[in-house]
This record gives sequence, C-alpha cells and structure tokens, in this order.
Amino acid sequence: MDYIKLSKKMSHALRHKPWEYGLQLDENGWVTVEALLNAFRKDGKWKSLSYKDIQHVVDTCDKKRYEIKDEKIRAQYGHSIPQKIEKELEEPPEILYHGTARMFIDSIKKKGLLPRGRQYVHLSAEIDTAVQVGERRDDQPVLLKIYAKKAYREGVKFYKVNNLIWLADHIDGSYIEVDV
Ligand code: HQG
Repeated sequence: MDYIKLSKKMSHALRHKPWEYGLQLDENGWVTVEALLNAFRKDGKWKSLSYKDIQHVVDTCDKKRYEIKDEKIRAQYGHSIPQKIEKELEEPPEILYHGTARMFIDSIKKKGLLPRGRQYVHLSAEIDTAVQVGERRDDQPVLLKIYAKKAYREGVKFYKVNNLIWLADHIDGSYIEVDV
C-alpha cells in the first residue's frame, strides 16, 4: 500500500474537492470513514482499501493532518473548499510562528498574513515546524514571529487545531515581526 499516495488522496477529498468523490463534509469537516472508503473504492486502483489503511495514515502522520472520531474522519486543517469549516475559538500562546518565502515578505508587511488559497492563515506553535512549512517554498525561508496573545487581546480570533497548528482569519502586519 502506498500510504503517501493515500494520504494525498485523503487531503484532496477532505480538504479540497469532496464533491469529486460524491462526499459532503458537515460544518466541522467530518464524513463517515465508510463513505470515504466507498468513494475511494470506486476507483479500481483502490478497490481493496480497508478501514485499517485509513487508520494507519491517520495514526502515522506526524503532522496530525487527520482525525478519526466515532467512525467519522476529517482533515484537521488546510481546507480550501468554499463552505467554511467551523473551528473552535481559543486563546493562543504569547507567540506563534509562520514560515514563508522571501518573495512574499513585502506583500505580507503591507497586507498582513492572508489565507490565500485556504480558509485560514496557518500558524505554528514551534519554530521548527514553521521553518519546515516555509521550506516548502524557499530553501532560505523567512521566520515570522506573531504576537498572538496581543492580537487576541485586541480582538483577533484564533482557532486551535492541535499542539502544533493554530489558525486565524487574518493577521495584521502590526502583530508580525520579521526575523531576518
Ligand atoms: C503566503 C501545509 C503574499 C504564506 C503546511 C504562504 C502548513 C502571503 C502562502 C499548511 C500573504 C500560502 C499551510 C500576503 C500569506 N502576501 N503571500 N499578504 N499572506 N502569504 O500553503 O501556511 O503538508 O496556503 O506565507 O505545512 O504555507 O498540506 O499556507 O507561504 O502546515 O499538511 O501565502 O499546509 O501542510 O500558502 O501552509 P499555504 P502555508 P500539509
């Protein structure tokens, strides 16, 4: 079983294009594992896919991309579908981080952090994670320090995904320090 391929397919279905699989996510992004399995099995390549295979991807993903609860599954973050996935509001830690490419810095300074193709801005609780996120786009990524608690106190909403990842709607440039 190619678990990396399966994980990518799960991301595609649970974050980006559920309708291509005949799936409808609920307001928090859940579908039954059964529905996901049935949808994937329609493609001959995946006809012997099992619940255990899906569970394996969920359990071994170091980024905790997915979550299974009461026989339902969802992506924990990264959604781009038009229907906004509701996340739980929480008070963030003092500082969060965001890793990005050098070419975006001027625009981020002007406009702040925007969700771009996704529903939310993604922030990391740890420096290492943020750097890794930035390295997807630049071999010398820029680390941004976000004064999250200050922003929260001033009315900016934050949503906790898990210990590593936080979400926000928009982070104004005044809460961002560029670490150069
Ligand atoms: C940038 C992956 C110009 C932003 C990752 C980022 C993460 C701006 C890009 C998760 C901007 C959006 C999310 C502005 C933001 N002007 N550029 N005003 N505001 N940007 O992929 O945070 O592997 O949508 O800095 O590892 O990079 O898929 O967001 O570079 O955890 O599970 O616009 O997705 O996880 O890119 O990544 P993305 P991201 P997975």
